[in-house]
Amino acid sequence: MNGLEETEITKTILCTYHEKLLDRIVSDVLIVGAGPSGMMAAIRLASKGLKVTLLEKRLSPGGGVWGGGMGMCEAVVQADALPLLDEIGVNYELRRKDLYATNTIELASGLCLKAIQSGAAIFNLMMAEDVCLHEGRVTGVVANQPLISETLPVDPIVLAASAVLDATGHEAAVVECLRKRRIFENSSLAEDPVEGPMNAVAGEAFVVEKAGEVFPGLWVSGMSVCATLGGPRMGPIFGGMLLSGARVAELIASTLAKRSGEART
Ligand code: 48F
Repeated sequence: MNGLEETEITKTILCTYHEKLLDRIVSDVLIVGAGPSGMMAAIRLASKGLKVTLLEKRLSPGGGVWGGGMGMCEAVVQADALPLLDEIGVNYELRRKDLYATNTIELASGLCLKAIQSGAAIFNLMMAEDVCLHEGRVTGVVANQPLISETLPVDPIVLAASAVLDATGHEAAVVECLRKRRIFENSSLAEDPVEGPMNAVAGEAFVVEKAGEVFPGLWVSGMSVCATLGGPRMGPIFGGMLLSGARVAELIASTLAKRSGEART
């Protein structure tokens, strides 16, 4: 370390970060929210070779995973989602009929590692504060640093993508940007549905079945599905979140492939 200049450390951080950000001004898929559904979608989409960028407003990606149930660092995953845990590379154990326990710290860190190693870029401490809309289609998000966005009148920057996924959980933050301006008028999304009370079985099915495109260019997965469409909450069972992310990834990838095929013909 002799003769190591502190300014070189600074330059390394600045150059590496800004090169990465410059490369992500336009992505194939921009995922807002690095919770379990957003990260599972990122893993699947990046593994297919798509350019995937995740924005997470908090310091730590992982969303609701870290807290398990009431802060206890265990999450429950049902048998259907075990192949996804194997794909992420985390351990689990059978504890009840069809119910497996997985450590939330292992799951959250496993999701982060797998998403990055699959090729997705995660920018933490960056939030979507608004959405870009061109000719009736969502084309990207208006991004800012959360501490700035909430306190100072500082203009944001724009990141564009062929598909934007709202994986912001209960907030459905990107969907809300359209809803508050009544852009959903005359569609089934015009009403502001209330997220339903706890029903774990129905909620888990709902987030998988209803994950999809809710507006041209804008997709939802995970708890954003319930917040957008009025499904029930389900508590600390996480299989549905992972399956919802995997499902939306499949739908986005096939839609983008179809569109690029159409553009070529
Ligand atoms: O809430 P979150 O974990 O969403 P999810 O993937 O999973 C839901 C479960 O954690 C849990 C549950 C389990 O059954 O019900 O609630 O649907 O992750 C959402 C992430 O989005 C971030 C937020 O900090 C969290 O990490 N987020 C929210 N709004 C924004 C955002 C925003 N405007 N910009 C960037 N990130």
